[in-house]
Amino acid sequence: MDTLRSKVLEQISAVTDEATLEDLRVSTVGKKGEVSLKMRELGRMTPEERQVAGPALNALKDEVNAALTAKKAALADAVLNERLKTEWLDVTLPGRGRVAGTIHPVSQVTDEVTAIFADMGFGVAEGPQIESDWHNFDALNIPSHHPARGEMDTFYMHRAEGDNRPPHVLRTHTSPVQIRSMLGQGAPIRVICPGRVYRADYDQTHTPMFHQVEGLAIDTDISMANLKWVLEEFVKAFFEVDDVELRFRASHFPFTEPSAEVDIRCSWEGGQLKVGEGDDWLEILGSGMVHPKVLEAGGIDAAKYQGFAFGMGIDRIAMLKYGIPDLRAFFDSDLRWLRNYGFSALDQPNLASGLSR
Ligand code: 2NL
Repeated sequence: MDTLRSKVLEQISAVTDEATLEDLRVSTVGKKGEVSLKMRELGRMTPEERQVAGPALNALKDEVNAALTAKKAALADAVLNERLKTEWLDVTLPGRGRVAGTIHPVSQVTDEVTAIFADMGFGVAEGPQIESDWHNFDALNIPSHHPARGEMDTFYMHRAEGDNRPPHVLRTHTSPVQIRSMLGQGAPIRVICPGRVYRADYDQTHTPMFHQVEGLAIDTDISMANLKWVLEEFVKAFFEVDDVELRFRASHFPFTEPSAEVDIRCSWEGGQLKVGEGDDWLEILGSGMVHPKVLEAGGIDAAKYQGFAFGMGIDRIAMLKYGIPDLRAFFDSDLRWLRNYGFSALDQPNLASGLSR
């Protein structure tokens, strides 16, 4: 037994890999291993012999098992140490230089517009981009036969087969957000609603998704005079000029009465826009007094309250202010374009320190 013991322990200590160690385990303490076979001989011994040999063999088996376990752990450690020699990382190396991202002109202009109207007491409201046709059309006094509701201009969502309710639409303007504001908070209201809108149109100057901001002010004593002042203040602040001249042209929208389109005096010298001087007029927004039917759809008593509303294209005023020639490039996600026309994330637009520096 002593010979067997020293032989096995020597073999174990000589092993250098896990596979050989496993073979050795099978050939010693495995079912038909040397130690196991020795234990079977116990049956042929006299009780006296067995009393001596039994505990000794058990002790040998335990000792071999312990040696195998210890060797297995040592081999695993050795393998790990080998790997650690090659797989290492110098965490003290300097990081890779980061290229700062930029704020998209649409985001920049949205923030500028928001800052200007916030200064005049307007809150900001947002709403769903998928709207009921009631919020997008009916509530705005746009009847079922109106051309704006045709498949030509509006993206309609599919209903399940057999579901005959009117389909939802991708909102074609942000007006439904104002309808929701009226229904939600009642009068008085001063709110602007910037966001994405959708129309089935794609060419040089139209993209199927674009951005709009609408404004709404409702109270007991609101007139076109208030609209004119608010828009003048807005245009001066937005184009960062001391004086502007606005021109109101009679127009028509289903949701306002009367309605006016607003132009600003400007010049185009050498392709460069100058606001507030020159002999040209630039159309920048549509506006009017909220139609009584629209007030009523918003749950507001049209006998007691009236209000003005206006809407303009964010992408368009961004192009005008920042001299960006091509609308479609706005939505290409081209990093070179973004680095050129984008703004620093650290310069948040506010009226005190200048909107766009
Ligand atoms: C334009 C013209 C306009 C409105 C939008 C509006 C909203 C409500 C009630 C009444 Cl809830 N009016 N919005 C009014 C006049 C014009 O947009 O040219 N947009 C780009």
